[in-house]
Amino acid sequence: MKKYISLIIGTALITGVPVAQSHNTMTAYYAPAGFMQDLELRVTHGCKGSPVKEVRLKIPDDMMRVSAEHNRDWVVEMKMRKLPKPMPGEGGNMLTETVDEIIWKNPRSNLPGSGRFEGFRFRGMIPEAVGKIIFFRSVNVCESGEERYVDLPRELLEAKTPGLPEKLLKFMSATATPSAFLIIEKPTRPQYPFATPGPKK
Ligand SMILES: [Cu+2]
Repeated sequence: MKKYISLIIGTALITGVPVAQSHNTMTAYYAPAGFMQDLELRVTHGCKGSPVKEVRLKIPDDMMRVSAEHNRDWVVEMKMRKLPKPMPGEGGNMLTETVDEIIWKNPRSNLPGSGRFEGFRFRGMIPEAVGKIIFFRSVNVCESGEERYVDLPRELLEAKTPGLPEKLLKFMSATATPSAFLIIEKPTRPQYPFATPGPKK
C-alpha cells in the first residue's frame, strides 16, 4: 500500500499532471454493450517530458467494425489482421479482415511532453459482454524514447468484481505503464435507429 502511494506521488511529481490523468486512458471509462460507439484514447503526457510524435493503439480482439476519425494534424494509418473465419459486415458483405492497430504519426507538431493532453478518436462495435472490462494497449513514441502502456491486471477484473474501484486504481498505479481500460455496461436504451430492438442482453 505504501509503495503504491509513493508510486502515485512519484508519477505526479515527474509528470506534473493530476494523478487520475497520469497515463494513456480511454476518455470515457464505460460503453454500452453491442453499440457502435465513438471512442477516444487520451494521451496525457510524453516520455519523461519528451514530446509525443507517434501514438499506436492495439484494438482488442473482440472489437469489430473499427474506423478512425479523420485528423488534419496526424497521419492516420490502420493495420489489419485476418479474421479466424469470415464474418458478415454491414450490408451483407463478408469480412475477412479487421482493424488490428491504429497509428497516428507525423503530426504537424508533436504533442508537448507535459501540460497538454490530446484525444485520438475512433469508433467501433462494443462487444456484447456486459460486465466485461476490455483493455486497449497503446504506445507513445516520443522524440526521445517511448512509453508502452501494455500491462494488464494480474487478476481477472470485471464490473462485478468485489472492490473493483480500489482494484482498478491499484492496477493503474501499480506499474508505470498500465493499459487503458473500458467497462462494458448494460445499455439503458436502444441505439439509433431507436425503433429497432436494442442490443441483445
Ligand atoms: Cu503515464
